[in-house]
This record gives sequence, structure tokens and C-alpha cells, in this order.
Amino acid sequence: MSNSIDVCLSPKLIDLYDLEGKIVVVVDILRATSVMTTALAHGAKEIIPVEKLEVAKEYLTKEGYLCAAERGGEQIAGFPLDNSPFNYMKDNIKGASIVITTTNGTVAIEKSAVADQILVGSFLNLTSVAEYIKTQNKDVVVHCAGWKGKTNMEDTLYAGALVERLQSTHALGCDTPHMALKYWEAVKNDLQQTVADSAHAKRLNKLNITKDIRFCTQIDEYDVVPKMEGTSLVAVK
Ligand code: 3SL
Repeated sequence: MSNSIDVCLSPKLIDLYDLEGKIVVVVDILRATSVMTTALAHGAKEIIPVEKLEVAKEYLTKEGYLCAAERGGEQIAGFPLDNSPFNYMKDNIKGASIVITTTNGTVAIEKSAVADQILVGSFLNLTSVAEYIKTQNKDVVVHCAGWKGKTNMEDTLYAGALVERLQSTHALGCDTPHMALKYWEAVKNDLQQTVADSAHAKRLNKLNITKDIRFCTQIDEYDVVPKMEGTSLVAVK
């Protein structure tokens, strides 16, 4: 096997990984990368992820952008869109340029900037991302967005699921892909309940969005592959 897969469990650790020349798959299952996948699957033209709220605010007054902002799970006042996947399936999404800033997901995307390719992964497009990677002959780092620098359950599980799909073509880089794979194998038949017990699902439950959690734990709902091209995420498939 000439390619490898590694797993970074938090954006706080990403400087320890050499991303140059590699594919980085950014994952924030609850909910940023699930939302991005959903929007592109429903025909959004592009998604512009930005780390800073101030930068997203600048787009509010520009013509031609739909703007979304979330912090701590809640929509920021003045932004028309929140961070629920169900709001990215509507008619206004088709052909839209969406600007989005979120607590963790957009931070992880910006911190992956030196990679050769940045993809966005979620359970919703698990197989299509794995199949795309197999065509690329590149090493892979899964970059888990976590929660405010801490590791989380749901992004680690996604990393394990991607490792499972790539283990025949990509050697496991160090201990984290092994750990993520073992964890995934142990709970994959009970994914929804496992994620429902996660700390972030409990935070979101307080906001009454259990249906978002159920949606984000569906596997292969879409076959879209979101990839950064310049400053935008677009569907390459
Ligand atoms: O952290 C993020 O990027 C968000 O996805 C968090 S939340 O799901 O909107 O709470």
C-alpha cells in the first residue's frame, strides 16, 4: 500500500500533522459538514466557509449571498440561515452562494488550508467521499472538528467509518486511525443511539433539534463530494 490514512482528533492538534500534498477530509457531523453536504446535494452553487463572524457579517450587505451563522448551536441574530440541515433542502438553496460560519466546522476547514485537497465529509456522503479518495492516489488526514478544541464522539466515529472503507487501499498512519476504527466497529450497528448520547447531541437536545441528530447519522443519503476550490466548497460529483 503506497498511501496512508491518519486521523487528527481536534483542530488543536492539526499543527502536528503534515498536510502538504495530502487530502484532508474535514468532518463535523453535528452539524456543519452535514449541513454543507446537504446544501450541495440540494443544488447550492457554492459554500463559502469562513471562520470569523465579522467576515461573515460583511457578506450580509453584499448582493447574491445567503448567509448562515451559528455559535454554540444557536443562530446568530441578523443572519437568515441557521445550522439545521432541514433549512438547506428548500427551493432557495438551489443555485445559491452560501456563506457560513460555525463554532467548530469552519475553524477546521480554515486550519486545513495547506492541504492539496480539502473535502467535507459526513455520514450522509460517506461512501462517495471514500470512492473519490480511491481515485486520487494521495495520503489522507481526517480532520475532526470536535467541540471547542476537545475531541468528540461523532467525528471520531466518522473517522473510523472512513478508515474502514479505505483500509484496503490506505495503510493506517498511527494509533488514532486504529482507535477510531475499533470504536466505529464496536458501535456502528447502533450509531443513532450512540450519537444521541454524545455531549453535543445533549446540547442540541436543549435546543429541541433531535430530528437534526437523527438526520445527520444517516449513512449515504447523498452521493455528493464537496471539495474546496479556492475559497468555495463545490460539488465535484
Ligand atoms: O460547531 C459547529 O461547527 C456546528 O456544527 C455546531 S452546531 O451543530 O450548530 O451546534
